[in-house]
Amino acid sequence: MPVNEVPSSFGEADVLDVAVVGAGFAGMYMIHRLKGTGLSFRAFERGDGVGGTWFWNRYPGARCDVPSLQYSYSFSEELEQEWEWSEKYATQPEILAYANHVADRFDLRSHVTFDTEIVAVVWDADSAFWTLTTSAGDSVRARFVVAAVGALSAGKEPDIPGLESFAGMTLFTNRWPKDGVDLTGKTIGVIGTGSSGIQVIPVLAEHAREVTVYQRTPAYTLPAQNEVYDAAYLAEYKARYREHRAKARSTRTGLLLERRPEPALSVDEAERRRRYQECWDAGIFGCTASAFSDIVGDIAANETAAEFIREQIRDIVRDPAVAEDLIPRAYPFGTRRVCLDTGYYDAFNRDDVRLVNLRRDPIVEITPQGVRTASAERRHDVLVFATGFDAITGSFTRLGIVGRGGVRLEDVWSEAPRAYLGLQVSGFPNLFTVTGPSSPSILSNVLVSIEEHVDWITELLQHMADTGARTVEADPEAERQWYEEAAALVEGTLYPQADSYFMGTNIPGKPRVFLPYMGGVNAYHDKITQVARDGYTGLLFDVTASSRAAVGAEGR
Ligand code: N01
Repeated sequence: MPVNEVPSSFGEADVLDVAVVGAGFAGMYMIHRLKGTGLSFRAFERGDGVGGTWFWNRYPGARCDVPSLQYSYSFSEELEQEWEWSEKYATQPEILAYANHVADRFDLRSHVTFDTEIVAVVWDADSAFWTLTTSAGDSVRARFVVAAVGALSAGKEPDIPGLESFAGMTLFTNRWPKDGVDLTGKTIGVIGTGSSGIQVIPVLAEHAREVTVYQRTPAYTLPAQNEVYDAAYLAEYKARYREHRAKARSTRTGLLLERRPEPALSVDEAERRRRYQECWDAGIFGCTASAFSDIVGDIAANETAAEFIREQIRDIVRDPAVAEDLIPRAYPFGTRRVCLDTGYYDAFNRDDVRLVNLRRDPIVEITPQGVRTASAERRHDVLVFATGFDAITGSFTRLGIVGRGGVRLEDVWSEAPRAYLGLQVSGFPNLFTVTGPSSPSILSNVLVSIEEHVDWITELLQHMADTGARTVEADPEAERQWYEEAAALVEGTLYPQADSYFMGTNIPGKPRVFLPYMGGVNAYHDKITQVARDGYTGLLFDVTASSRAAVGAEGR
């Protein structure tokens, strides 16, 4: 039976078969796949346009750090041939233009209700429907919910006393004003030095009168070595696009990047330096961490990479005291998200850029005039917060999801963020968490992971239609085993040595657990493919008598 002839309860007029939450890259592709199923569906998006993270993070300097040719959908050969990326690392406006192009080309927009934030998603066991409620108080019922909300979309609010008292302009990189903001001649304080801070600081420095960077934890960042794509390279790449896509899927990261098999200390220092220099010059995300087999597994190996980067910082930054403050030492290289930048360390050679090391001189409060640290109050016209996200789980829990027996997802995950294959949570039937915890998610080229999840969900819906299943949810035992399998992979690596959003430690009260699956995109693909092939092992289906009869009537 094709999925569009699903049992009658799927097709009730006043309810949806599938509600998709979010119209970022995951939600858009989910819509595209659902269009082919005949199921009734609708997506709900809190913004007034598509693009998700690229809709919100419009700060100056925002761009991807996965090569544009790879950071794009692979589902349509026509799309990948016709779209022209202009740079190795596309800017946010170019990526958003791409998202809009995809929405138009595949007629996705008409399936989205924009400006609509979902604030409650509640399961009703009797009817086996979810009720989704919007911030405006409207509600819709749906058999299935696909939470395509992004792994990095719930912003972390800065918990700094006095924030509300600031009399100047307050900006957040993760929700930058849509029409931009003219910061020419302003005195700006920037709080946060992860990927967002590192991208925005050099661009702000070009326009502002003065930029003060408040740094609590220095990041390891390498130059992006961005460049304009030349036509011959693009043509050659596109001629072999399928091959490149297949190869990327066969790696650990979903990127065209292989981890070298030998340990760092198995080669001499000259060879190590040669490889690290190659990565520094190439500007490829993940290159240094893949230069040897044990960079995130062995502290001595790790130190060789870390020390190489520290040397580069000392080389670039003219003031030795500033260089020392910019050098990361407190955690191993690669255990927090490594950044790619354009002119970050150079920015600190400007007279109008200052660094405040918050480890030595912590913020006491924000005042109406600026920021007071232990040593001084500095006045600012503008404060820019690049303070990050409640990663991987926050975008799901803020939907107010209440499953079987009135249990809140937020409460379940406050103990342990379990999700079978990163996709389904026991006690939350018919709910799918795209790029959820214990999936490769933000450790991978997320476009690859998004397509993987959406394809898998679509096939599962087809399977349910074929078998007359009304509900599906994770078997608690399978969920527990997957969680432990994912946790075991991290044991013995260096990741737990760092406080990071990977470990949930940037959000007070979050359990200290490594959130993504680190076994690799390739191993993960094999696993979820096998699960499907074996009839969805680890998932529990509820096949109602009526749907059994409907399926039986068709001779199955
Ligand atoms: O966030 P982050 P992000 N006082 O969590 C600091 C993706 N991304 O938005 O670590 C002072 O990395 C915090 O300090 P600490 C990418 O996956 C990609 O920059 O808590 N400081 C840290 O320095 C990335 O990893 C691109 O000590 C405070 C910073 O804020 C992810 O998004 C571009 C503070 C937060 O860094 C998140 O990056 C941008 C406080 N109270 C983002 N609270 C690309 O290039 C927090 N901090 C594709």
